Amino acid sequence: MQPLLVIDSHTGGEPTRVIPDGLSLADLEKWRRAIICEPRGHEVIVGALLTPPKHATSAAAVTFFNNAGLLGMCGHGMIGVIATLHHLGRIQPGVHEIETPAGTVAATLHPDLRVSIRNVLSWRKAAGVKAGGVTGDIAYGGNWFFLCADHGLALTKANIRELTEASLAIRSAVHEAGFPEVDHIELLGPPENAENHGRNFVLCPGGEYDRSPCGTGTSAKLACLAADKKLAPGAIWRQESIIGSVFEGSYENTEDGIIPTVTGRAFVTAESTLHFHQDDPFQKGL
Ligand code: PYC
Repeated sequence: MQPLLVIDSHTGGEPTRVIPDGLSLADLEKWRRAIICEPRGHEVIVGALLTPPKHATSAAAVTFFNNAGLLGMCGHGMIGVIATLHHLGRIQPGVHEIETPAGTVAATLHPDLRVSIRNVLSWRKAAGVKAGGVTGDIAYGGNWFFLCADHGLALTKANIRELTEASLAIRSAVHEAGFPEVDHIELLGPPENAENHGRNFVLCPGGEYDRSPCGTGTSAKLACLAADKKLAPGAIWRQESIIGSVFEGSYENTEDGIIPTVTGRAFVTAESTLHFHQDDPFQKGL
């Protein structure tokens, strides 16, 4: 493996590591953990491999990945990709189509460098699902979520270990209840800041929690609000994360579900070259 340029950013505290060039999709699985996990990274990082798009109208194609495997879509990661493409001088403010395995996303880079992503079709699959002592909804927002509010835990930073353990148990129960596709658990609660509408704790597939309000999780939440007629099309929902970072969401109705738009800001934090020495016992990561 040749040295690899990576650009790191964070979106609402959640890290993204973009590989702009130099790795093919075919080789991703071989190097996935080497690129994002220890000792070159850590378990929380979401990777974003850029590849040539299929359509001439797209700015790029991206495959998101984490410590557990590939992700269909990633909202915070897409905001990080757009900030990175701008940092590299490859795009300017405007609308940019980006291809993902879950579908094409239209990302608007605003002049103030906030990014709005018009996400893939999202919908609520089931409501009132009982699993592991809680009742919640199954919804798709680019990834599959189980969302519940009756978990009985305070959504505070001090509770992160407890929230993680509870979410892992809920995820096993959701699988046993017949929803094996669910790989993200979203615990809902009231916001700490009265300017916002709700707070969440999101457990990601590899057992880490999302520091951001989770773009696909916010989309799943919007799908549930739309299904319950608790938020009108075009109205703003301000979703707060477990660390207090915020995404703004809204949606458009379609016949099959909703198209959510999620807005946030990413900051580039590092531009580095990763090395994978052949004598390194951890060349492929821990
Ligand atoms: O923002 O969609 C998201 C996301 C998924 C996993 C981590 N972040």
